[in-house]
Amino acid sequence: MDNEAVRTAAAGLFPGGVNSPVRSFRSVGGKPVPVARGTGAFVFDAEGRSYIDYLGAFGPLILGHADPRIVEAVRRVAGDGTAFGAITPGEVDLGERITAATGLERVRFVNSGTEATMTAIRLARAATGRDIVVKFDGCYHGHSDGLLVKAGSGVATLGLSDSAGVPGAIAALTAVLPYNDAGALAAWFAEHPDDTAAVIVESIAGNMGLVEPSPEFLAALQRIPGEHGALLIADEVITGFRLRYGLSGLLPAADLVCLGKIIGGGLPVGALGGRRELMELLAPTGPVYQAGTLSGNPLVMAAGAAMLDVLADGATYRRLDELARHLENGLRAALRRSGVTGSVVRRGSMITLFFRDAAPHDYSEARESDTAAFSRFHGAMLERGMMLPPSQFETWFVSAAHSEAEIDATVVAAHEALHEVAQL
Ligand code: KE4
Repeated sequence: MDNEAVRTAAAGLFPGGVNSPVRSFRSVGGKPVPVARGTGAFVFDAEGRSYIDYLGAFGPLILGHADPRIVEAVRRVAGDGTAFGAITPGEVDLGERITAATGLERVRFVNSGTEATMTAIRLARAATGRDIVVKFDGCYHGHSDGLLVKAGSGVATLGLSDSAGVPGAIAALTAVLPYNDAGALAAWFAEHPDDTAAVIVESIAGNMGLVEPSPEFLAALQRIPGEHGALLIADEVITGFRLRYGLSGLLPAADLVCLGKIIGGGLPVGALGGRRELMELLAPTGPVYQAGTLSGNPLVMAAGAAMLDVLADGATYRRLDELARHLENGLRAALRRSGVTGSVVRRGSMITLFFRDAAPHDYSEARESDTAAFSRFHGAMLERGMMLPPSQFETWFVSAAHSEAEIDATVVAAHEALHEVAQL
């Protein structure tokens, strides 16, 4: 099937022709590129065209596509069965790696980041006996009802549904505050000193594009909720094992941590973890129900363990930082030469080029980015064989399979693509 045939067939099967909305390319215009296979830093469309990949499946593929160590790990276990509905040695292996690397006393594997954050909130509500949850504008924690909420009219007001099908009564249990605003967090708790169950936050925001937390915000997150009996939930679905071997280290005081993406080596996964007395509120040791047919799936556990086995010595992170810095510098030079207004934000192997004059500090600033310019840039890069996330509000990922050659080619393409943007 050629690209158009895949798109046409998909449109007759899936809403919008996709199984996850962002893949539709609607926010950048143009037609979604069907990816038939990947290897290393490259993906290939249905017609065999290659692209240097910075999407990385939105985060899991820190080693690149079809890493032989991961493929072999999955192949090895698949022959012994693909699911058992029982405890398995494979989940123990990955569980031991994660607890050793993160210090989390107990973990529970689930099948997506959404399940992890949804469960963490249920757990926090049970632990505190409270209902209200605080999240931050621009942070994304998956699609459970209570997290599809947009900011209410005022800073300290409860949320409004941000998706059809989410009852107002559910949305009203979530408050949405400005990211990076320690004052707003303090004001919330001053007005609601004892009815908040938890504050959930991305340790580094990756769903506005990359927006880094200020030291003051990180300090407030780790102090204020606890002062009022609320739990802090760190969403490290993107950042867990992305920046270092373990958690990001930015929210060490978090009571619960959510993981996903990298820990499954590219297969469906999520996890939550925390102190034993909190986690043992989960069934069957406690009253908080949570379950999953394929949780701890042997293929996922094997892929995740193989991934973490490679990452454990830390050398990969040094290489990732070196490559991503090379890309950051190249993009900055390309922006300067093109005269296009833009700013590059990087943390480790996460990078975003904002079509905005400076790095945004919150979602309202990120939304000031020139999304028309991003769309033109995205298309021009695609034409030159570069696969970027199809949204200004996503993060690019450099993998350990990228090399200087791919980065240099990307920078050359960026120079040309920015020249096109400058013509807008
Ligand atoms: P999943 O349910 O998609 O596995 O994870 C939800 C989630 C939770 N927390 C954070 C910080 C996340 O970034 C995500 C999912 N990330 C998006 C893109 N940034 C997934 C891509 C998609 O929705 O197709």
